[in-house]
Amino acid sequence: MNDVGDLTVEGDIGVLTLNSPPVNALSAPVREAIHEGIKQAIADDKVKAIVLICDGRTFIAGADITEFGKAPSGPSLFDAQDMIENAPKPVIAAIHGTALGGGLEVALTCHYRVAVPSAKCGLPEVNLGLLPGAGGTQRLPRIVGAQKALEMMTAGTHVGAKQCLEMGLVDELAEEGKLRDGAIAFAKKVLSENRPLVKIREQNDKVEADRGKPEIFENFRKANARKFRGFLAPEYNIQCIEAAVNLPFEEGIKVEQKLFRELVTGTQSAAQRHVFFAERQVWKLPDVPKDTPIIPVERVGIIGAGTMGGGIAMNFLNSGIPVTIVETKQEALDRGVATIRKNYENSAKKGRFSMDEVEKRMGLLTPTLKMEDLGTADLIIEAVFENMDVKKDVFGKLDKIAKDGAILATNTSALNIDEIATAVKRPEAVIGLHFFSPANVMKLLEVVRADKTSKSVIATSMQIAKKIGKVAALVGVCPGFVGNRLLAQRQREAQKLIMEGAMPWDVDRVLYDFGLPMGPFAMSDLAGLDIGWNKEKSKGETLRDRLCEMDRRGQKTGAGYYDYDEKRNATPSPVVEKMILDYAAEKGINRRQISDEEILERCIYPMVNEGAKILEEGKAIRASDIDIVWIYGYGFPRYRGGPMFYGDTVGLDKVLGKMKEFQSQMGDDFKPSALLEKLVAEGKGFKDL
Ligand code: 3H9
Repeated sequence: MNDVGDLTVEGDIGVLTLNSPPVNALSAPVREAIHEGIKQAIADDKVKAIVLICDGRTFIAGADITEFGKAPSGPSLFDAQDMIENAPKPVIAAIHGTALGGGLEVALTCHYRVAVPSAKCGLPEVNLGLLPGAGGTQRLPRIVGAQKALEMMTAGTHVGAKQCLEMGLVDELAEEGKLRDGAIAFAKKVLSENRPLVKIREQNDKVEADRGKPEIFENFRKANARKFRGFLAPEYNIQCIEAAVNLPFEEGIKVEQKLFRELVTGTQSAAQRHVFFAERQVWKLPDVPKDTPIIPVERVGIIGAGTMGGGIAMNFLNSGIPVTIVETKQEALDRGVATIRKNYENSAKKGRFSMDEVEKRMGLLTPTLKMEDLGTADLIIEAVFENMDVKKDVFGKLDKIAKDGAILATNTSALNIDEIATAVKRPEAVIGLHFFSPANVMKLLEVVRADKTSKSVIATSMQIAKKIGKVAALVGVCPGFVGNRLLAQRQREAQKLIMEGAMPWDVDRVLYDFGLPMGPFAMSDLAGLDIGWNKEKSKGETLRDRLCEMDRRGQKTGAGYYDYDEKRNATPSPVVEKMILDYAAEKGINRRQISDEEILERCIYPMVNEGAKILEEGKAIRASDIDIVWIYGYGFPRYRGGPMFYGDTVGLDKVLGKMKEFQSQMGDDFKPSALLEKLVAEGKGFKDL
C-alpha cells in the first residue's frame, strides 16, 4: 500500500487510516489506499471487521476537485467502493469533520457508519455544478427518502451528526475525541451481535414508498424555480433522484453516470469549480506575509448613522463587537439608531433570533454626537457624504482624536483615497473599506489599499472582514475601484443601446436571461433615478433628467424606466418608449434593429476588457478576484464563473475581435487593453496569468 493508507490490526479489528492533508480528498493515491487497504484487510484472516477512518482535520471531504478535467489514473472510485461494499466482513466508516461528496459516497458503501457529534455529512456537489457521481444519488434516497434527498442534494447542505443519526444516515454516535475507540467498539458489537452486511443498494423500502408520486418532484421544482434559475446541476440532481425512485439500482446508476459526465465536462461546472478556488484564493495576499502583526479590534467607531453607516454598524454588532456611532445632529442619530433597532426587530419577528438577542446587540451600540468619543476605537469607519472636502475635514479631525495605531477607514465608493490620506499625519493608517448596500446584507467588501497603507492595516482589515462574515477582495485606488469600474462600462453601453435602437426592457431581458438578478434599467428604477440628480441644476439634457423632471424617479414614485403597479410589478412604459424615440430623433440618431447578441456583447465584453486594464494597472491581484467582486457584489451568475472567467470561456480572441470591430464602428469606448492583446497574441487566457 502507498503511504497515504495505514492498516493496523487491533485484536480482530483492522483499522485502515487514510492521511492525505488538507482534507483527505479522493485523489488517485487515496483511492488506491482504500482499494489496497480493504483488500489486505479482507485477505487477513485475523481481521473480522474493518474500520475506515481518517487522520487530520476531517474524514474524506470529496473527490479531488483539482483532478476533474484531467486524464484518470489509478483505481477508480467505483473500484474502491466495490471493494468495500462486497467485502465479506463488515466495514465501518468512522466519521469526524466532514464526510462530503465522494467522501460520504464512500461511507455509504460501508456497511455501517459511526460519527462524532461534531461531524457533518453532505452531498454538496451541486455547488460545484455537479451531482454525486459515485452512487450517492441512488444510495441517499434509499436511506432518507426522495424529499429529504431533494433538499440535501440541491442545497448541498452539511447535516449535523445528530440529525444524520435520526435520518438513519449514521448508525451510532461516538464520544467526541474518541472516534477510533468508539468505532472499534461498534465493530465488535456488530460482530458479537452477528449483524448483517448491510448494502444500501439493496434497501428499497424508502424509494418504493415514493414511487408513483411524481408530485413530489413537480412541487419541488415549482417551489425552487427562482432559486435554480439558470443552473443545470439542481435539475440534474432531481432527475437522478427520480431515477432512484423509479428504476432498479443498476439502471439508476446509469442515469447518474450519464448526467454526471455531462455536467463534469460542461462549462457551468468548470465555472463553479473556478469560483470554489477563487473564493479561497481571494484571501491570499502575495506581498503581505502571514506573520504580519494584526491590530486587535475590540471597539469600532462609525461616523455617519445614515443607511450606510447603520448597515455597517450592524455587521460588527452581529459579531459581538461594540460600536460607537457618531452623528452631527441628535435627530439624525436617533433616526439611525431606530432604523438599526427596527431591522433587528424585524429579523426577530421572522424567527431569526430572539428578542433578547435584539437587546444584546443594541446593548453593544453607543450613539453619540461627540467625535471625541471615538478616541478608544481600534477601527474607525467614515461613512459620511461623498464629497472630498467633507471627507478630508472628517479625517483631519480624526487624526487628532483617534488613538495611536487605530485604523482610519473610509467607505467611499468613488473618491481618491490617496488624497483623503493627505488629511492625516499617519497615512499608513488609512484604508478603504467599501461596503455594498445594504451593508448588513451584501457579502462583498472591497478592501482598498492606498499608496501608503501599511501591511498590518491591510492584514487586519482582511481578518476583520472574515470575522464579520464578508468576502473581501483587496483592490487598489482607481475610479470606481474594481466593482463599480466594471459597472460603469456596462451602464454606459446600456444607455447607448437604448438610444441606438433597443428599449430598456430589451437590454434588461438579455442581461436577466444571461443570469444577472436584474438588468441595468430595472436596477436604476430600484435604486432611484434621482441618486446624484439635482432638480435645480437639471437642464433636461439627458434621458434621466427628463424622467426625473416628470417625477418618474423609479419604483418609489411608481414609475421610472418602467411603470409599476401597487405591488411593484413592472411593465414596459409607452411613455418612456416615446420619450426615447423623441430624444433620439432630437439628437439625429438613426435608430436601427439591435440583436440580443449585440446587446450582450456590448454590455459584457467592455467589462472583461476593463478587468484586463485593472490587472494591467495592478489594481487587482488576480483575475479571479475580479470574478469574486462581481459574483458577491453584483450577482454575476456563479455558473458563468464571473466576468473574467466568462471571457476565457467565450475565448479572449473572440472578445478582442468584437472589441476591435466595435471600436472601428463606435470609437474608443472599446479600445482593447494591452493585456487583452498580449494574451490573445500568446494564445492564453486570464486563467494562465
Ligand atoms: C465530488 O465529490 C464528486 C463525486 O461525487 C464524484 C466523483 C466521481 N478537492 O475550504 P478550506 C482544498 S465533488 C481538492 O479552506 P475549511 C481547498 O482548496 C467534491 N481540494 O478549509 C484548500 O486549499 P488551499 C465534493 C480541496 O476547513 C484546502 O483544501 N466535496 C477540496 O474551511 C482547505 O480547504 C466538496 O465540495 C477538494 N474536494 O473547509 C467539499 N476541498 O489551502 C469541498 C478542499 O490551497 N470542500 N480543498 O486554499 C469544502 O467544502 C471545504 O474545503 C471543507 C473544509 C468544508 C471540507
